[in-house]
Amino acid sequence: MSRLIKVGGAQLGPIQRDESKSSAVSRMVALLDQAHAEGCGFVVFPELALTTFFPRHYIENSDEFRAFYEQEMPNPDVKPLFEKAAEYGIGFYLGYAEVAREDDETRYFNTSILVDQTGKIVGKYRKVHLPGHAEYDPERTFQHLEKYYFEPGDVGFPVWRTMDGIFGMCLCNDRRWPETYRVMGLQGVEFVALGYNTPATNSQKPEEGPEERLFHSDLSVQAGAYQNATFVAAIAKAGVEDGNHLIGGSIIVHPSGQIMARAETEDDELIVAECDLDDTVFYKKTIFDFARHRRPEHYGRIVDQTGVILPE
Ligand code: CDT
Repeated sequence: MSRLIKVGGAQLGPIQRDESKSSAVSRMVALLDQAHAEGCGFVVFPELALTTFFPRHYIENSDEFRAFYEQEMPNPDVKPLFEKAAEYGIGFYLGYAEVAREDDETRYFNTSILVDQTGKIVGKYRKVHLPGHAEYDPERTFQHLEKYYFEPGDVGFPVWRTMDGIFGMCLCNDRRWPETYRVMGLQGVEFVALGYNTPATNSQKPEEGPEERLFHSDLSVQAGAYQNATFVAAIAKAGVEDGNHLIGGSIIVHPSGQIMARAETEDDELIVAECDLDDTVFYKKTIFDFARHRRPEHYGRIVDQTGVILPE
């Protein structure tokens, strides 16, 4: 048996603060053209793919602040991407900043959507693990204000039956948390799409540079894929954006944990891997047969507590 889907990882180079959303979308359409030429059926774009990684800037609520967010999806800026993808019969994952009016409140999320091969949005995810801080921090070499710009996602980690498989989503910092993958693994996920924007240095530990950051990214994604018997495509926005360096290193990982494709540049670059979703079956039926081997009676602390409780 095989359920083959050729996957494109559409890494984006930097999007500067003054670049328009329609310009970013035309770069994505160019990557989609390449993906079509390569025979891809699904393409993964980065987190916050329509704008610069604005959480590095402290901006008070203003027209500029509001312009970072999308009120509806699709909208006129992204329409060319939806239209071209549907014309090519390519499904895709896209990260963007969402503003929603719910229960008489304005709510802001770091969001991604899953779009099927007909151009229909089949799933929406809101980032759960928001890194960084909620207030301007003068001690840092640069800001990471995700807790200022967004609230934590409120939909958990759902998965969707689409494109002949079971697809899930997460965003950037989520990839460092084993719970992210396991919650999807417990729903039989076969393909996890994830976009990221990862600064190339640690703002609180400048000696932690791009090599170590790439290592941590690979380590987290490969472990998540292997331990949950799923493909994972982790796709970056990369390069020097508004004077700040973001790592590249986009990868597509097999359920064995092996890297199938890796980006070589920090620019717009398409990586491609032929993913047979049936390759997940062996691992799901053997070493990671959850029903046979998991011992949830010993895992209570994982949901009962957040921080560490030290022994007496
Ligand atoms: N975008 C995002 O989640 N970036 C984080 C940076 C962590 S450092 C505050 C990441 O985990 O890559």
